[in-house]
Amino acid sequence: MISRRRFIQAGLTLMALPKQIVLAGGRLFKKRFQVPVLETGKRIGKDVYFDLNIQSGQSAILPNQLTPTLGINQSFLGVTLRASKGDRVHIKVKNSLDETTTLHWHGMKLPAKADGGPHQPIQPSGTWLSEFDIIQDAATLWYHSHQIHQTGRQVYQGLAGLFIVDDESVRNLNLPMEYGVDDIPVIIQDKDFKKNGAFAYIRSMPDRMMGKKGQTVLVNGVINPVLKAKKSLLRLRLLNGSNARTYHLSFDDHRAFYIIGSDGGLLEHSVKVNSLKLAPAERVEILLSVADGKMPTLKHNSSQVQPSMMSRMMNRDKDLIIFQIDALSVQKSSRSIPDRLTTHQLIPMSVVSNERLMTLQMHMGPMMMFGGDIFSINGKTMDMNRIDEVVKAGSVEIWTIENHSMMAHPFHIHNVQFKIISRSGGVQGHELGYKDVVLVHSDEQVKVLIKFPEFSDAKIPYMYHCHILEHEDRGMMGQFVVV
Ligand SMILES: [Cu+2]
Repeated sequence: MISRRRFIQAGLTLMALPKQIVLAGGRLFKKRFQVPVLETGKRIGKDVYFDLNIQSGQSAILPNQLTPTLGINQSFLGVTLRASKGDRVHIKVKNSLDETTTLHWHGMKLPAKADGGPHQPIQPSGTWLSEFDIIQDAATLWYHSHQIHQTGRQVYQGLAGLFIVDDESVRNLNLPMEYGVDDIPVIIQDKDFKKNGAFAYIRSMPDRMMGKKGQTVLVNGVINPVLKAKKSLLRLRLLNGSNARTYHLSFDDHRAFYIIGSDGGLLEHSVKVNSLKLAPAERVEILLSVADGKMPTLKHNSSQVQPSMMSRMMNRDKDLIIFQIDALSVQKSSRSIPDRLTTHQLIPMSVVSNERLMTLQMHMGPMMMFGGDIFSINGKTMDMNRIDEVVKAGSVEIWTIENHSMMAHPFHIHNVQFKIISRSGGVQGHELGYKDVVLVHSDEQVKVLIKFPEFSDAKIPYMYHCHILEHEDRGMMGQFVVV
């Protein structure tokens, strides 16, 4: 048994070798960085109309092989949607697949019926119209399938894209803002492939228990691409669009960079760091100087991962290369790295009207062998016919999320941007900003302060759930209505 495992590990190391050979300052990879197509819709005043088509196709991800993929307005992944605070968006979504799906606007404050969660399924050949006013500040949001029990597989195959929200104040900050030139979307996903080139989704017990982690990293659908930088100051909008992997990101030369935004938009101040942690579904905006004209590589450093008992038991993490930047011929940027970015509205604790406790659990035992209900929140597995919580529109609440399991879970709440008010080890980096996902470690307790928007609907619920998609699909999800 041991020798077989050693053999498999040796095989993996050998396969990974070519990527690990770093010629100092040299170009590591050949593939060109792809910037997702930008879709700004058809604008009539403040009304913006988007036409989306959820489709299947074949994509050239591997050399000499085609991979069956899903995408939105293209064969793999979604086009980047972009609109501004104050706009009213009208998004017509056609489902050209032969299976039911949904599109959820992740991080958006919006009426429940427009949310695109499990209660807004789009049947094959059907269409769904989602209309809402954008009431929140500039942010890097995203959208993805939220089909009940199928989210993990559908997102893995490609049903995910970015949704960028702009506003007046972010335009006045002199940040890099030219899409694809110095304002670069970076969707990070890890995949496995079968011999025939198809994606290899869940294949083992660890995939089911820990969530599906792949051994190959794709950026905007391309394996380890090289971004030819045009400007000396880059703004990277990083999205962890992976099903389950949390990344510990840093550059190979340990260069410093500045965090300017979190899930919900700009931080109050830029934060200088040389690494950051990004859990599934989290976004972060960073500013990075490449004025030195070098070729830094963004990496995932597995030794930084807080190893949970589960990961020690079930599958080991490994170092991964994300992508490389070729800054050999950059032009000097006229953009700057502001210290002060915005001001967040202070919410006094005196207005908190309710507190709730969310306990995350994984029930180990004989059930897990037979595909039983092993993932739960407050002892309950997701039931679309059960409303778990009722929240008052416009109210302020504190939710305490407790992780009683042996691994970390990224906890996501629809329709809100919250602030983390306490966690073990303190709140740092992008967690200082507005969040819609928070990684809760094993045995940790995290408190978040939530101001719910004014939208109300007594019938249609929003979701809260673990954003490890295999956990969500197997029931680590609950429903709340806002009234
Ligand atoms: Cu989870």
